[in-house]
Amino acid sequence: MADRTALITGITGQDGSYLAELLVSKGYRVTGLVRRLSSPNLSKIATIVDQVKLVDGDLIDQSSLNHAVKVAQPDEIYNLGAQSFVGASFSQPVLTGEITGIGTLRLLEAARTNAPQAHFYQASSSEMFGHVEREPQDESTVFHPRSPYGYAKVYAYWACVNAREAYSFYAANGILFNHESPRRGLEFVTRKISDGVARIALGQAESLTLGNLDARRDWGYAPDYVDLMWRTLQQKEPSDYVGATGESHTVREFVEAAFEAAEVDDWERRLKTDPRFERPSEVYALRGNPDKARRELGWTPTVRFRDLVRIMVQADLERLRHRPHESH
Ligand code: NDP
Ligand code: GDR
Repeated sequence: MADRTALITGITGQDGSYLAELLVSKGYRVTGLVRRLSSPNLSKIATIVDQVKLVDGDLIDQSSLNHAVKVAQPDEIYNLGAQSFVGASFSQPVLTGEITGIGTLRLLEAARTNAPQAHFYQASSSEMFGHVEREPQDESTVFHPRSPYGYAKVYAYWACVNAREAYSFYAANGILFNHESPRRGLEFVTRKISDGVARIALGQAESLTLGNLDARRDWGYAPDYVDLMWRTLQQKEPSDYVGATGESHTVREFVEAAFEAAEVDDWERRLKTDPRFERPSEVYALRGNPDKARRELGWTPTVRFRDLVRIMVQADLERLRHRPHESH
């Protein structure tokens, strides 16, 4: 495995940072695509930044993607870059389509032209199932996306399937359900809860304000899911895999478990709701069936719901005690 090379888009995000660590630990030479921002945003990869190569580029800019693929000469390409926040996709639908949808096609074109033998992983999402027709969802469940993010991911999914069918290009989709960690962005509900509850426990905040408390999700632990990504690209033939725990909980249950982990009693009065945090069209409930990944990839999630909540709350308590101005 020592001389294998990988290109990761989205290396500065939650999954990209864990995946980069995994691949470096396996001896890969890793190149990460980083877009230009007014302030650098490398905090999640701070511990391995010296062990990876960074190349400037943006999923909106075709020439930068061609260049990145040429520079990286990748055996494996992981397309994790996206405008990934469902809520923001309603206020910036065209930008979301450009980055999350057509951005995937741009990278596929760059890959087919400059690295036709590469294995390509697409970060597809359970948000594609959206308004679900049955539970649990698996690889054959019909898509009914409920947001500009969701339908951009459906476009990207089919772009990969078509590259496989039309050109025999090795492209595989991981259809992953929500996965979380202390590196999750603060706008996503689990991290908003773990951060908010830790602040309340430390006397730094009075209350926590959320949207739909009845939404139900299948929440797993992000490091488990980057392992699934890697396993997906080690298969002889490309295929699509659902990654999920098979268990779902409501947002309210996550809140309850978080207050319990922080040892805050009498928490109900701290919890508030505001329609501002609700979505124009909601995905009410998702639960995945990971049997195919278990069978063909030998993949199993290792962290259960209560442990996930505990890991996130403990990490935020620790951070807020010592470094309250850093986000992870
Ligand atoms: P994050 O939001 O943490 O990371 C997104 C990454 O995309 C960041 O590195 C970001 O860079 C980068 N990015 C954003 N816009 C562009 C652009 N125009 N060009 C290049 N890069 C860009 O997401 P996650 O790590 O949570 O998720 C990784 C992928 O998996 C995403 O595609 C997401 O949609 C998908 N997914 C995630 C799931 C989850 O539960 N986490 C479940 C299913 C799918 P910057 O740091 O500069 O903003
Ligand atoms: P999701 O994650 O939309 O599932 O997308 P998010 O954590 O944003 O929402 C989960 C559910 O919680 C409800 N909710 C709130 N959400 C947020 N962000 N803030 C709140 O205050 C709040 N209150 C209730 C939401 O309505 C929703 O039902 C994530 C992203 O990582 C996607 O990129 C990925 O594809 C999917 O998971 C799988």
